[in-house]
Order: sequence, then structure tokens, then C-alpha cells
Amino acid sequence: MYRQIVILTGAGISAESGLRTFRDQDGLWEQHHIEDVATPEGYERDPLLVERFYNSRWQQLHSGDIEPNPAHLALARLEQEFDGELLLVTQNIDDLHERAGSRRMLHMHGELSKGRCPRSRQTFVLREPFGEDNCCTCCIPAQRLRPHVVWFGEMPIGMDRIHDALDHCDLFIAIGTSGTVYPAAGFVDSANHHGAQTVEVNIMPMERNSHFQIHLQGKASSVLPRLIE
Ligand code: BV8
Repeated sequence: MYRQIVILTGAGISAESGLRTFRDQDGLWEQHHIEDVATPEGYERDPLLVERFYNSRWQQLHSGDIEPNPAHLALARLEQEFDGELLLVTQNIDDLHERAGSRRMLHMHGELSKGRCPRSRQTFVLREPFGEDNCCTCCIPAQRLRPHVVWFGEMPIGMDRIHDALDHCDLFIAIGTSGTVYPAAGFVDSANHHGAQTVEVNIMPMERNSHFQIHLQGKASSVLPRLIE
């Protein structure tokens, strides 16, 4: 049947694990303006505000209350059972896919569990919240770590690998994403252009839902286990 699958996930797949999405009711951006917390200019202007924004998400993720849900587990099972090529691309910066068992994956918008040296760009596992004492060990003088996160205007991670996978896939599935942020929002067009079947899984139609051939409406944690059976 299918030989090469690309899966794109967004904040909606982690919603049922208790992590807020960006644009749904009481979403993350409602408390903040995007320009203030997810741009290099915002970080330059008010690094403490941006650190507070990411520290609160980091603390929630490491509170012990957040677990992978059946949607994450279904994708990990699919990776284990599928004998073709599979790449999971997530826009999410949480680690729920890894904790569910996914391995053939990449975080195109970075990872909440890592900090980055602003000078060398070396990444470090975050063992404590961002702050003046949390510095790199690769420079003298040590540099204050910034979130290892792709902000607006910054280049997403892994784009060559993603485009190569999209160019050769015969199935593209977008799960729990509003399709409002580029370049991820354009992946469906690339998949369509290369003749792949395109599927969206969402509780409501995405902004670009007309670009998908198949629409599976419902919660990811209900739809995905059935879809991969
Ligand atoms: C770049 C930081 C170039 C991490 C984020 C072309 C046209 C127009 C604009 C642009 C363009 N190209 C570039 C741009 C500018 C910009 C952009 O796209 N702007 C938008 C606002 C128009 N893009 C960029 O700047 C990107 N960079 O292009 O660089 C470049 C080239 C060379 C050199 C240098 C640079 C960078 C984009 C990354 C921005 N960073 N976040 C963080 O804090 O998390 S974006 C942020 O939004 C998150 O990463 C998130 O993943 C992403 C998308 O949101 P979603 O995941 O979709 O979440 P959302 O809340 O929106 O939707 C949730 C969905 O789930 C909903 O549909 C809901 O119905 C559904 N749902 C809810 N519950 C469930 C569910 N579905 C199923 N089951 C459920 N239970």
C-alpha cells in the first residue's frame, strides 16, 4: 500500500495531554502577543518576559502531570509496525512523541527541554529554568542560554530532510495543526504536488483544509488509534 509516510503534528495532538494550544480558546497566544514572546526582537526587548513564557511551559511539562496520550502512542506504534519509510515532523516543542516511543522524528520548531548558546548555537539539556545563572559552558565569558526554539523570522530546523521526505512520500497526514504557520502550512501543497494522498486529522476544518483530500474530524486520541489499525 504506502511506501513512504510523512506526518506533521501541531499543538492539537498534545492538547489532550493537558498542554495548551496556541490559537484555541484560552490558547497560549491569548495571554501574550506573538511579537513579544516568539520573535528575536521580543527577546531582545524583554528577555525576562520571554524567559517567563518558556519557563512556565518547561515547568508544566516537567511537573509530572503531563503524559503522552493515545494519539502519541498510536504514532509510535505505527512507526514500529510500518515496514516502509516514515518521518514524523512536529511543530511542537514538548517531548511527548519521544516519551511515547517515536524515534524517526524531528522538532522543526525546536525543543522546550533544551537551551542554546546565543554565540556558538550549541544546545544544552535544560536542567533548570532560564535565568542569569543558567549559562553555556562553551564560551568565556559564559553566555546566558536562550530557548532552543524557532521564533518567527528564524529558520526552522531540518528543512532539507523534510523537503526530501515530502518529495518522495505517498501519504501525508497533518494532525492537530491550524495550518497557519509557514513553512509547515505549505507542506500539504508539496505533498499534493508529488502525488501523495493528503489527510488532515482535526477537531475542526483547518484554514487550508481544501488542500487536503481526506478530512477526519475528531479528537486525535480517538481518530489515530482507529486510523492505524
Ligand atoms: C521562517 C515557537 C524564514 C515555538 C512558533 C509565508 C507566508 C506568510 C508568512 C510567512 C511565510 N513564510 C514565513 C512566514 C512568516 C512566519 C509565519 O508563518 N507567520 C504566520 C503567523 C503567518 N513564519 C516564520 O517566521 C517561520 N520562519 O519562515 O523563516 C527564514 C528563511 C531564511 C532565513 C531565516 C528565516 C518560523 C515559524 C516558527 C514560529 N514559532 N513557535 C513555541 O513557542 O512553541 S509557531 C507556533 O505555532 C508553534 O510552533 C506551533 O506549533 C505553531 C503552529 O500552531 P499549531 O501547532 O497549528 O497550533 P494552533 O494552536 O494554531 O492549532 C491547534 C490545532 O489543533 C487547531 O486547528 C485545533 O482545531 C486542533 N486541535 C485542538 N485540539 C485537538 C485538535 N486536533 C485534534 N485533536 C485535538 N484534541
